[in-house]
Amino acid sequence: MEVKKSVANNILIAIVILVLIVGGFFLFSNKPESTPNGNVNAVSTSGDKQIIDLTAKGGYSPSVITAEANKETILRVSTNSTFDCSSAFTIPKLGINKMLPASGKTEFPIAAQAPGTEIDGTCSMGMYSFKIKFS
Ligand SMILES: [Cu+2]
Repeated sequence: MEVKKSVANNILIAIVILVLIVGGFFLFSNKPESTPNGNVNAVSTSGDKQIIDLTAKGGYSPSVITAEANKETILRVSTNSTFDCSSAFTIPKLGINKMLPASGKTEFPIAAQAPGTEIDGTCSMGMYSFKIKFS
């Protein structure tokens, strides 16, 4: 009798452990949705302005950005040991033509744009490009 009770106890403990493992599996497998695919939103808001973060190094990233229309914008371009021609930064439509520092952040104010406006930027040779869509 004594032995049987012990076996029953062990089975009970085993069942409890199993339930905990299975429960834990479901708990952890129910993760939140993964980050949005590829098109990471580079736009954040600061006060009544929006800030677009662009990285210039071997091209521009992200290459397509969707921003809010009718809102003052700051385009913040980050370089980090950028020794390629993406540091020769131009936005012809806005008359921007600037040699960026090899490392640092350069801010370009952009006036509020009408919905549907697209602004293209390129390196001075037109090899690398990016686009900002205002909607
Ligand atoms: Cu270039």
